[in-house]
Parts: sequence; C-alpha cells; structure tokens
Amino acid sequence: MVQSRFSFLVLLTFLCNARSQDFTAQLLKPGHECVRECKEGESPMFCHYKFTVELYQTLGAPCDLCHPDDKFTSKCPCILADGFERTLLAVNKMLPAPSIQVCAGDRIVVDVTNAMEGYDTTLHWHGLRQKNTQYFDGVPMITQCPISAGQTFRYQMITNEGTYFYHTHSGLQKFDGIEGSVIARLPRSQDGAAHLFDYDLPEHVVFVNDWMHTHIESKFPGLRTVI
Ligand SMILES: [Cu+2]
Repeated sequence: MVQSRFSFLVLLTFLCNARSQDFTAQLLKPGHECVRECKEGESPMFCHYKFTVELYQTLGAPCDLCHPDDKFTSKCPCILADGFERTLLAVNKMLPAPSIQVCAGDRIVVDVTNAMEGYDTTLHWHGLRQKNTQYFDGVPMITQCPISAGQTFRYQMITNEGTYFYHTHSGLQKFDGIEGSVIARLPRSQDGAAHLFDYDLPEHVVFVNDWMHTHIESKFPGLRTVI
C-alpha cells in the first residue's frame, strides 16, 4: 500500500517536470496576428496568447464607464451575459473566453496565469489531438499539476483542423465561465465543407454554453429541486 502511493508521487513528479515540445525559441506572434485566410503551402505560425483567469462579475463598473462605442467590443471589459448580476470565473475579463483562431498546423503557446485566490485550475483543449504534446492536455493530477493561485503555466501544442473549444478541467469551474472557442481552419481548397458557405469569418462564432444565476458549487452534489 505504502509502496504504491510512493510510485504515484514519483510519476507525478515526472509528469510535472516533463516538456515534450518547446516552441519558445521560435518567433511568437501575438494571437490576433494568426487570424488570417489560410493558404495552401503556407508555413505554420507560432501564435502566443496570454490568459489571466480571475474572479470577475457581470454588469460590473465597466458597463457604466466604457465609451458607448466600445461597450460591445473587446476593448471594454463589460460582461453583460443574460443581464443578471453575478460573479463568475473569467479569462481576460471575457465571456465566452477569448477565441483562438488559427490555421490548422499552427503552433499555439498559451500562458495561463491563475489570478483566482483559493482556486487551482487547468485548461483542457477539447478536440486537439495533442500528438507528442500530451503533457498539455490539461487534466489536473493526470497530465499536469494544477496551476496554483498566483502561478503561470505555459501550454504548447500543434493545432489540428476543426471547430473546438477549451475549458477548465478543474472541478466544475467550466460552468462558471472558463470556456472559449478554438477554430483551426484549412485552406478553402482543402475544406470539404467549402461548398456550403460563402464566408467563414472570425467574427462568425456562435458559442453555446450552460449558464446559471449561481455558482456551480451551489448545485453540487445536487439539489432536490430543479432550478
Ligand atoms: Cu472537454
């Protein structure tokens, strides 16, 4: 019994120190520069994102203070949600969290800073295959140590084509706001669905998520009455 617990700790130590890919020697472009029309034969880009995860609120002061022209753009950290005031867990003060939009094959580097006092967190990249980057799959205590409050963890992976999303994999946090889209496009000539649309624009993202008027912890392990 004692022996198996020891083995478990050794395994975790190994995993927490592992690095299968390191893209940081490359020229990292800010993520917004990777949003582009994908072309055949183009070299992959190395796209850098900085995420800060923190406790935040809907209908906060920025909703009153931002210039009206900015209120519904990413320049204004106002989260309207469904018009109900509540606290949430937000990435870069956004709900949904920032959209990652790249061309398939691009390398993404995401520095995640946990600014949530009292919470651990991780990010899981739902649909990204993580071939040779399995240490960045974001499952706490399986593929990585959770990111403690005040710490930053760097995720690095190669994108595969498709429409996906990322979300926290710690506890039930994803219900409280930490989830955003990951879209890796193909050149139109290689896209089997190209005949179905005229435009595939970065701003045309529809994100559907669960949303409640309380923190998810208040529902755990379950209420007798459905609210
Ligand atoms: Cu998932």
